[in-house]
Amino acid sequence: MKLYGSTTSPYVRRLRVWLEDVPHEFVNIDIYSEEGRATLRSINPALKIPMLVDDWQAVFDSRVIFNYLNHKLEKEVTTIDDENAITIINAASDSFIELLLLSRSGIDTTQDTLFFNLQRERIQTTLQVLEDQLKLGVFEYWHFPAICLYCLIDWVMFRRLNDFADYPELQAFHERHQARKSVRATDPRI
Ligand SMILES: N[C@@H](CCC(=O)N[C@@H](CS)C(=O)NCC(=O)O)C(=O)O
Repeated sequence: MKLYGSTTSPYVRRLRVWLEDVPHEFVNIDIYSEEGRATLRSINPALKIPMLVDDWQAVFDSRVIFNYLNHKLEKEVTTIDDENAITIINAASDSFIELLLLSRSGIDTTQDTLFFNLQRERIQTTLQVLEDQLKLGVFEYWHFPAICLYCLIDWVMFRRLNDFADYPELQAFHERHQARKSVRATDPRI
């Protein structure tokens, strides 16, 4: 079983952490290099990571890969509330990623226009809901939704995209889990 991705992607990292005890090969690709793009094209027409190849079966998208492997390995139970939490985390992740890519494309992402206002509004509402959910103990267990949340917070910190001063629960959650072996082993900074 091969998991293709980069060491910096929060979508890839969540699977690497979740797969801590599951034998698999991690194939690190640079999605912006010629070679990396050829690998992407040969497996996933959406040209995104993560992608999984399990024997003859290719699987795209972190959520679909999680559902595929969770079903196969019978690792954990996922409720509708868990699914909603992953949707909220993905929404925040996508908005942050879009802002980062636009900024790297030379676009001023601080401008007061529809697209940027929508991303900022979504980031604010999703982070606030996650903050409130932490207070209620929603991410008490180190299951896939909690791993997704950790990878989001740590990636935002790594890229210096947001200040978490207004989100003490998110900060405390990050501090609680940062010493985990699987978290340290997948740190995008190393
Ligand atoms: N919904 C996808 C999102 C994956 C995603 O956005 N991956 C980024 C890396 S973090 C990517 O491959 N971006 C390439 C691009 O946008 O061209 C998932 O959950 O796997």
